[in-house]
Amino acid sequence: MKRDELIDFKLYLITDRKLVTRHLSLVTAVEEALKGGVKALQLREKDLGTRELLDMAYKMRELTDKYGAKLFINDRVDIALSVEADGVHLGQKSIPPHAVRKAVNASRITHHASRFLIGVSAHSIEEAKQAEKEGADFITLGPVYKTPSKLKYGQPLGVDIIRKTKAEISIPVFAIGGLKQDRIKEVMDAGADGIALISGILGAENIKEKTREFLELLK
Ligand code: 3NM
Repeated sequence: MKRDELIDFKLYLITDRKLVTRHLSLVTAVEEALKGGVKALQLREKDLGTRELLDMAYKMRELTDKYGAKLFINDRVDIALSVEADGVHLGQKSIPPHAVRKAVNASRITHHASRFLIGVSAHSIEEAKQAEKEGADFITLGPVYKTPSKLKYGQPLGVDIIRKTKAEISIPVFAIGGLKQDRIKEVMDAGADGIALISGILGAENIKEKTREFLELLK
């Protein structure tokens, strides 16, 4: 299957159980989003130990399978392979995409290897170009706006970064950082292929309904 057919989503939900609303568990919150129609989920719980993360990854695999959604694991290629995730999402300090591809091909789950997707977090045009060169299938690009966890990701880049980056690379670009409903039109008009977000959905009072609203705006 070609990349274009595999990256069949416009809304990429990322987890952070600390940002989940109303004392819901992460599993419940994610299931609400899946009920609302999310088709791509990234498990990103950086402070969990390996075994806890693996347990969580199995749960997320079960849930995403149930709702026909793709599952990505942040950074941990080993865990992504163990749970037969659809892909991995890499940071700038992670193992690079070309090395992931080699590990996946060597894993001999060949039917899986041919459709394993690699996302990379980029924070500048240069990082975006580098990610493409190194074999990423898509990138997240941001932070476009101020995010609740703002300083960790640096200063907001502004929406123009999307237009400029799209002129330089051909892989899909997901805008990230402070994405709310009223900003979708702006980032999509700038050429984004979709949006990636945490708090806009996981922090909502009604996660299922909020997910539907986002998806409607992305149509
Ligand atoms: N990565 P929210 S911004 C996980 O710029 C993440 O690479 C970013 O959270 C980057 O949707 C970010 O709540 C946080 O703003 C996104």
